[in-house]
Amino acid sequence: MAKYNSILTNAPEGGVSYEKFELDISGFEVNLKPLLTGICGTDRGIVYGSLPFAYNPHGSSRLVLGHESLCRVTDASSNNFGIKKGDYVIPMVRRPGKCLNCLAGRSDNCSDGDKHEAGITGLHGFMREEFGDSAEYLVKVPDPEIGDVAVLTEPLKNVCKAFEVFDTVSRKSIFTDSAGTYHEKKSVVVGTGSEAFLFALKSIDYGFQTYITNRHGLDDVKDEFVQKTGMNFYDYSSSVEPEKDGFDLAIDTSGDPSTIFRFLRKLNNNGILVLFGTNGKAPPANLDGSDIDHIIERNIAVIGSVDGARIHYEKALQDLTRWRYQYGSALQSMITDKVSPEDTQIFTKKPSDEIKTVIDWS
Ligand code: DN4
Ligand code: BGC
Ligand code: ZN
Ligand code: ZN
Repeated sequence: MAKYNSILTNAPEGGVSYEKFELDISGFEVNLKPLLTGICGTDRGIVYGSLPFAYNPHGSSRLVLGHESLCRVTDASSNNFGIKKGDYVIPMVRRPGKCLNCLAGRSDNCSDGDKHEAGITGLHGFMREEFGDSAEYLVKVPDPEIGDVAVLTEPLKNVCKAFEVFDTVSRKSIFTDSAGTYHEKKSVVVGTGSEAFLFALKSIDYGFQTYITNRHGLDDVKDEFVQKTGMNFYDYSSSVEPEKDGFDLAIDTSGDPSTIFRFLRKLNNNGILVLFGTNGKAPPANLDGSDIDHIIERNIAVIGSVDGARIHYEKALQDLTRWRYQYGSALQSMITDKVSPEDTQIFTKKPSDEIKTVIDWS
């Protein structure tokens, strides 16, 4: 055991500190140095104590935060999975339990909840100066030329998984337009955080007319990103209602029930609502009988989606490589700030122009 500089919380109560913390990182197949770790809504939810599903590792008084990371391999004692010293890798968040889905490599679809998530549920995360891991949980960055944006692999893998779920569910009817494309279909992404923008980019890839929305306007950084990528933003609290004709796909990253129901009511026949944002402390909202009729009479599907498997991390890396050419510097502009590990106030004060803030450990 030795002490390592780490960003700590006490889950599920919350709080955050940067301290030396005693950890056993010996005996791992691969030694890793985090270069960048991203901060997302889940980290802030844990710090605020609003995610009751988060918990410390068994027997530990603290949880090392961090599940979004780009790392360099500093040592590897095997050749497993082709991982060698000097490689850039993304460590996977979820670690399997013993259910059939976990055994099949799909712990993202764990059937009994007996899995763990680094930095979230019962396993120390990646916000520390170094750590060890098994090669089977590392995804190699095939083209290190993509640079810092590789840190977006982890949040993007959630989007790739959610679209896999969309692909499955949308097959229940003919969801495309008459040309077999999504060009006449409209999607709306609720929220304007990093996951929302990644969802919107994926929706554009599919060919949807893609809207992104919030209850307030955008500052210049986000507005420029919207312009450069071809998505459409609107402030749903204003009188402008571009969604008059209804949406075919709605993706929620807000976790706010009344906002979710607002967009559920705007779904067309065979519409799909993907729930993604989590906020255990959001106020309740009511669904009435006419909402239930709307869901049934229009064949609407409401689906939850969490996490992603190795295949989604690999897909995310392919998407980032392609988007780097497609969007150029706009993709890089998603990383809006780099801070030091000791700047822990970033967990409690979200900058209004933030798309993705990363902690620089190099
Ligand atoms: P984030 O940056 O906090 O994004 C949440 C977004 O929702 C912000 O842009 C909020 O706006 C916006 N929002 C909040 N309330 C409303 C509302 N009433 N109407 C419209 N927009 C609203 O977090 P993130 O992008 O990192 O993650 C999004 C959510 O997904 C978080 O709840 C995460 O915990 C969750 N998540 C789930 C998974 C999974 O299921 C993976 C990763 C994250 P503003 O007020 O801040 O401007 O696998
Ligand atoms: C992570 C997922 C995780 C989820 C738990 C997200 O921020 O990206 O891997 O399953 O939180 O809600
Ligand atoms: Zn996250
Ligand atoms: Zn399982």
